[in-house]
Amino acid sequence: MTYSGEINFDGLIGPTHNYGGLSEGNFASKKHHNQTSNPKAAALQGLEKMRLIMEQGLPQGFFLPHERPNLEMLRMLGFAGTDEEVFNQAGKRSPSLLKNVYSASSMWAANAATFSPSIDSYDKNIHITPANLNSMFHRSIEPEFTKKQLEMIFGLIAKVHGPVRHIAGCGDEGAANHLRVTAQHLKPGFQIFIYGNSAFVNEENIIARQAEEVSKAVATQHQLDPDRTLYLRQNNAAIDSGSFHNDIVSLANEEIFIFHQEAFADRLEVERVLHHLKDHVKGFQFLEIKSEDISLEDLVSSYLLNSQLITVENNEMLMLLPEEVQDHSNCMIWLDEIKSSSPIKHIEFVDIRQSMMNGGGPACLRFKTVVNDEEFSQLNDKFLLTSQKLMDLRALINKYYRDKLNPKDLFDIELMNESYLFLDELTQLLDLGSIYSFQKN
Ligand code: SUG
Repeated sequence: MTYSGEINFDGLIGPTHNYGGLSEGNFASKKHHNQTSNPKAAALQGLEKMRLIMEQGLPQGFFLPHERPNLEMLRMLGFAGTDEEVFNQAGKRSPSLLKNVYSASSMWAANAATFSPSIDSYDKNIHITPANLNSMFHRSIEPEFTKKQLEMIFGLIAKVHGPVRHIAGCGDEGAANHLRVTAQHLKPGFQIFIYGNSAFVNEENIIARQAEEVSKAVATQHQLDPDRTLYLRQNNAAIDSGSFHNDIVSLANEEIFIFHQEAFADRLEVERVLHHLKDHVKGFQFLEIKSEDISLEDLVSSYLLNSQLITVENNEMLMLLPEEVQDHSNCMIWLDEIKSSSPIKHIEFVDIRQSMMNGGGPACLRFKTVVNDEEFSQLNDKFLLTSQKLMDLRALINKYYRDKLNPKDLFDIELMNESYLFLDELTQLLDLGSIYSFQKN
C-alpha cells in the first residue's frame, strides 16, 4: 500500500490508568482525584477512537504504554533489592512517589514530541524532538521510552533528537503547543510554536509548562526556515482557566486555523501571524471563537477545540469531538455555523470519557505526523493498526485490564504483576522482542 499525508499515533491506554490528581493546573485531573477509574473501558475507548479515524481512510499508528510502575526510576532514587522489595519500600516510605511512577500518562501522545515534516526542513529530513515534560514529575519520566519508540518507528526516515535537558523552567510539552498551517499536508508549511513564558521569568500562580527558549531551540534543531516559523504566547487568563496546553484553545489542520479570542497573550502578535499566513498560505482561513459566544470556561469544560480535525474526501474536513461537547448548546451552535462557512463539513463525537476525566481529549491522545509516500514505505508497520491487530488488542485488554481501579489499589503488588504480564504479552503479539526493563531481568 502506498500512502502520503497525515498519520496519527495514539497512545495505547495502559492498565494502570487512574485518577491520581497529579496535574496542577489541569482542572479535570484535580476534580476527579481519587475517583475509581476503569482502565479496561479507557483502553477500549481509545481503540474505538483509532478505529473511527481508520474508517476515514487514514492509516493509524500507536505507541505502546510505558512500563508502569517504573521501578527503574525508583532504583535511580535509591530503592534497592528485588522488584518486590523496591515496590514495597517505596509504597511505605513514599506513597506519593509510587503513585507518580504508576501514572499511565504516556497515553496523551500529543505530549510525546514535536514533529516537523521533511518538506519544512532545510535538510529535507523529518525531525522529531521528544518532549522533556519536566513540569510534572509523573510526566518527566516519559521521554526516554518515548524516544526509544520514536526511533523504532521512524528510525529509517527521521532525525530523532534527544529531549531538551531537564533544567528548571525549561519545559517542553511537545505537539500540544505546536501547530502547522499549510495549503496541503505535503506542501511547505508554517509552524507555530506556542509557549507559556520565558524560561527566565517566573510568574506567581501561573503554571506555564512550555518555555519560549525551548520552543525556539526545537525550531532551530528542526532546521526550520525562520520566515516560516512563528511564535505565540499563551494568555495567562487561558492558562488560569484550565488551558494548561494550548491545544485546548486552538486547533489547525492544513489551511484552517481555529482559536479562541483569549487564547493568546498579545493581540498584535496574533494579527501579525494571521497576516503572514493570509499572504503565504493558499486558501488560508481562520476561525476565531469570540468570548461572548463561547467563554474560556465553556471551551475548557467542553474540550471543543481539543478535537481531531482531519482532511477527508473532496478536500472536506471532519472534526472528531469528545461527546461532552453535546452538553454545551453554545458549542453546538458554533459547530452548526462553521459547517456552512468552512471546509469542516462532518462532525462526529466519540466517547473517551475515561481520558477526559484526566484532562485528555481526542487531540491529546494523538501524535500527528505527516509523511510522503517514500517515508511511509519505510515506517515500522509493527506500530500501525490493522483490523486484525485491533481485534487482538481488544482481546488482550479484556484479558488483563481491571474495570475498577482506585488510587489506593496502586499499592497492591498484584497490579504491578498484571501490568507487566500484559506488556509482555503485548510485545509478543506485536513481535517487538524485549523492549521493557522488566523483560531484561
Ligand atoms: O499532562 N493529565 C495530562 C493530560 C494531558 C493532556 N494533553 C494535552 N492537552 N495535549 C496532563 O496534565 C493527569 C494524571 C493524573 O492526575 O493522574 C494528567 O497527567
